Amino acid sequence: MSASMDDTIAALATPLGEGGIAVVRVSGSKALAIVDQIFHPKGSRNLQPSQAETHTVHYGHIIWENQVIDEVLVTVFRSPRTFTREDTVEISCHGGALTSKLTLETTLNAGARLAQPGEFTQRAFLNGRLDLTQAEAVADIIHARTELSLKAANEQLAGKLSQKIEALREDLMLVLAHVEAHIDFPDEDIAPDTHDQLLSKLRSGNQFVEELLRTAREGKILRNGVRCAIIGRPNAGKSSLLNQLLGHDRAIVSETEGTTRDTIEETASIRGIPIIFVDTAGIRESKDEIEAEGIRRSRKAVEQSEIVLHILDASTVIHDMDQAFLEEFRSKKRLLILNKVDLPQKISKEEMEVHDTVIPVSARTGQGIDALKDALSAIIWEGQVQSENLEIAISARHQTALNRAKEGLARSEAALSAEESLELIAMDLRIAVEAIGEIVGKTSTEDLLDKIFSQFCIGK
Ligand SMILES: Nc1nc2c(ncn2[C@@H]2O[C@H](COP(=O)(O)OP(=O)(O)OP(=O)(O)O)[C@@H](O)[C@H]2O)c(=O)[nH]1
Ligand SMILES: [Mg+2]
Repeated sequence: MSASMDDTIAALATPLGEGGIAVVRVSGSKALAIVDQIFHPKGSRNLQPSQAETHTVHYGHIIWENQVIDEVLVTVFRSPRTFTREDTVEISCHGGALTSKLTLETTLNAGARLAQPGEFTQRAFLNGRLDLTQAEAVADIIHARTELSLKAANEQLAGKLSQKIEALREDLMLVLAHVEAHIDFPDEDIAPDTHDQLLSKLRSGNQFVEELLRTAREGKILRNGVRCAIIGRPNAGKSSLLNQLLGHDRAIVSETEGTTRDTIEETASIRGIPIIFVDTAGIRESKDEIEAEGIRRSRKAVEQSEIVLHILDASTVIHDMDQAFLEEFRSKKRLLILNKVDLPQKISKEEMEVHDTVIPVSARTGQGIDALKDALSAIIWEGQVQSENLEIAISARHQTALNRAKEGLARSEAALSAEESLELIAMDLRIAVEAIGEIVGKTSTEDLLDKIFSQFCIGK
């Protein structure tokens, strides 16, 4: 994304398609002048953007070559109190696919350039309005599928992670400055007590990096969600259970065996965790080719999932296939669901408990579904999750950088203990400081920025 920062950019900030209103956002040094050309205010108190005060709304029409394009409200935001820190104008037009497209095109005709994905947020970053973790939090907020994910993203936007990273980076830079000062004065050895102090600072820095790294699992769960395969014999009630967990009828339920032939995927928020449930074809040995394919897909769904819900129909005796799958998937994180407890029971909870945690439910009446949700949450967080971990919850990118920092710190710590050359200590320490700086964008390459911002949608 090496596009010029001098350009004034424009994009549709709302989703494509029909809606009540659509917003075209224009940002850059010429934003006011560009909208001046196309906006015709109506009424005495409504002004041209260039005459208007910041954070004010104006009513009028977008007109191009004597053609009225749309009736709009124009909001003027003057630099620097804006998202990008540049002059920004937001045109709220009617939300038709065509009107919003024409309004956007008119801003382009008047001199704006179509923004690239994430370019508004990139400008916010480059103009110092946000650091890199906060810019990423904007994307996390947009993509958040559960309230818990959203909460974590909001903490990151507020700078919770940034503050910790900045403090860590500053501590380590002080140590680095100290070591480098001694390189410049080779006659002076580091005094023994200074040596110990530096060593203990490196150690506590390393511990702090490890603490941050421990939140990577929560970060991954909140951002990417957790895949959960629902498996079991035909008619065990897999699709019924999926519908219960989703809270609406997504999959077809019927008493005919082999109803579900394809895999169905749907995300639900379970105790704040985004879980991607995968409903599969019932597992049975089959000569029917389509169904054999379904069974192959079920196995694949299990392979690709972190969690398995194995459903047993408790109103019938346990089948050889179930025994086989109890064995086959024993190393998976798994819950055994005893379904149809509203009917007379042929399988007991006790006999299944030798294999794994058992949750009795009725996918028909909803009995036991709350307990199942609790059990899912517990198995995913592996017990109690620290609320602090949810607030920091680093991303995969942060994790990679922190791992690099950790290695650099460990090497410089070892070199310092062994009283090796100061250049060597400084070199590894510099690697660590740079890796940490990369997290907040203090040290960043164009490639890295392109990669991050291209994941955004256009208009953000
Ligand atoms: N009584 C009772 N019936 C249930 C329960 N859960 C599911 N059923 C019934 O069992 C039948 C099969 O349910 P489905 O949800 O379609 O089962 P499935 O496992 O998805 O079946 P396939 O897609 O064919 O593999 C339907 O008639 C459901 O109404 C339950 O808890 N109690
Ligand atoms: Mg089904």
